[in-house]
Amino acid sequence: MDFMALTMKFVWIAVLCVGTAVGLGISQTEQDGTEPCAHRMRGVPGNPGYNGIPGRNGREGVKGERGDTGDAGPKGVSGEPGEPGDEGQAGKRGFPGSPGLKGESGENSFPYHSAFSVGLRGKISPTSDAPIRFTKTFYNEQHHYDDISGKFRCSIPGMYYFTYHLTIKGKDTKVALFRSGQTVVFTLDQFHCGNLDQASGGVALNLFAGDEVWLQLYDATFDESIFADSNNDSTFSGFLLTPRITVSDPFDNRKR
Ligand SMILES: [Ca+2]
Repeated sequence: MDFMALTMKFVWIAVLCVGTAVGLGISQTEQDGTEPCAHRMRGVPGNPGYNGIPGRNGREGVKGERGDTGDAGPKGVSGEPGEPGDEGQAGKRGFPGSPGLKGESGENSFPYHSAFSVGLRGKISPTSDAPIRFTKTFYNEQHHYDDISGKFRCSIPGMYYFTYHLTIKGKDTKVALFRSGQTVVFTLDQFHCGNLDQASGGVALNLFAGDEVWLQLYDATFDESIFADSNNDSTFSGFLLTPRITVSDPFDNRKR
């Protein structure tokens, strides 16, 4: 029992004692002739009483304020995969890849070789009615150029390229490249006195087996017009670019 409760008990006891003394004092004095209790010694305080029974529940209180937001809960379980999205735009072109492995060796392609490169050995006096004969040989492995007739003879049908570079000295010179008796291309050099001039040309031709190609003066000319020495060349060259048909046994002039 706390101090306040104990104090209240003593107050109540004192009040009851005074009341009792007031109510009983006169009658006691009157009845038995003894002095009232106020004139006697005060009694010993009684023992504290027992605790009362628990009170009833109070009335429902006022609704409190909204509390603080709680902590985030644990992560939920992963959901089902969604539908595929739309196809995106093409990305930028990447870098070139590494070179692949070397392939197996192919079949031996027949060497459809046909090429020649010839020149003049010195100054010549050609005529306009016969091929120019080039007797200096740089390359004529298949002997498809005949340095006696001055003509190339086609043995492998296909696309050929011919080129010539002539040194001119002395007079104006006009040359033509012939194919089987017909002129194909022309080159004219107008000579300047005291100089060495050049007359050059080239052409690609689709030839058939047996076609002949050569160079020849086109107009009447003068002696020593086409020139060559140790420091100046006049050349005529031709070579097969692409064979047109398969030739099992190409004609080879070396067998003649
Ligand atoms: Ca010239």
